[in-house]
Amino acid sequence: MSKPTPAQQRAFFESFGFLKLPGLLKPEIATIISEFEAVFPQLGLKHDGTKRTMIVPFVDQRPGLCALLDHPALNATICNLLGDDFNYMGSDGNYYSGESTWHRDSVTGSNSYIKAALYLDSVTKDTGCLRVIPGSHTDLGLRTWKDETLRDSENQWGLHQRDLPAQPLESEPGDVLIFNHRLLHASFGGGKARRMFTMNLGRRAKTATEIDDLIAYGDHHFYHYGLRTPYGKAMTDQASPERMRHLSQLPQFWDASVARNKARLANV
Ligand SMILES: O=C(O)CCC(=O)C(=O)O
Repeated sequence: MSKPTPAQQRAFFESFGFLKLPGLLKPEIATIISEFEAVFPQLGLKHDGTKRTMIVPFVDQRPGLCALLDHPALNATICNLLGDDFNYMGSDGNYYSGESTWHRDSVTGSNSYIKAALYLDSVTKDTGCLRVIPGSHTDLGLRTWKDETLRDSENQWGLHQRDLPAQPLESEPGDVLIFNHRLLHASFGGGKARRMFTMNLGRRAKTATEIDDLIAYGDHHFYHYGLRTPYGKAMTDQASPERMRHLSQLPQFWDASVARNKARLANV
C-alpha cells in the first residue's frame, strides 16, 4: 500500500481528529531534547516528580525550538491541514507526573485549532501515551460525549477511565502527534517525569466567528497564563518572512484579547 497523499492525510485528520507522523523529527530529536532540557534551568525550575511542571510559553524560550516552525516537513503537514497562512498560537512544555483524565483542549465554534505534540520518551498504552477518541472532535462527537461524563466513567458505566474505548497513540522520540483541540484525549500509567511539549496552531481567522474565537483564544490561552506579549523574543528575533507569516495575525487582535480579558474578569 502506498503512503497516503496529502489530501488523504487531511481527509483522515478531518474525519478522525488526529494524525501520527512516525519519525518526522527523528534526525533532529537529540537537539530537540537538549533544547527541551535547557529551558527548565534557564527559568530556574526543577521538576521534583510530585506534580506536573508546566512552562507556557515553551518553544518561545529557545531559538532551537522556535526553528521547529520552519521545519520543512512539519510546516508542510500543518499547511496541508490548516492552510499556508496558519497562525502559530503558542506552546507548553511539560514534565508530567501521572495521568491526564479525559478532556478537550478547547471547544470553539469555528473548529480552527490543533496541536502538535512531541513525547520525548518512548510511551506506550500503559506508560502514558496519548489516547484519543477518534471522531470526538466533530459536532456530532461534541453532542455525544461530554468530557465530564467520561471522567465520571465509574458511575456511568462501571469502568475506570483507562478502560474506555480509545485509540492509544504509542510514540517514540522523533514522532509527532497532531490532534484537533476538540478531540477527547487522556493518558494513563505514565511515570513521574514524562517529557512532552506541544505547539498550538490555528487556521487564519477570516469569518466573524473565527475572529471572535481568535480574540477569545488570546484571552484564555495567553493573558490567562500571565503573558503580556503574544510571542517571546526568541520567536520573533531573526524570524524569516515565512515564519513571520504565522506570527502576524495574533498580535493584530492582541489589544482586543486584553480588553476581553479585563471585561471577563470584571464580570466574574
Ligand atoms: O500526555 C498527557 O498526559 C496529556 C496531554 C494533553 O492533554 C495535551 O497536551 O493537551
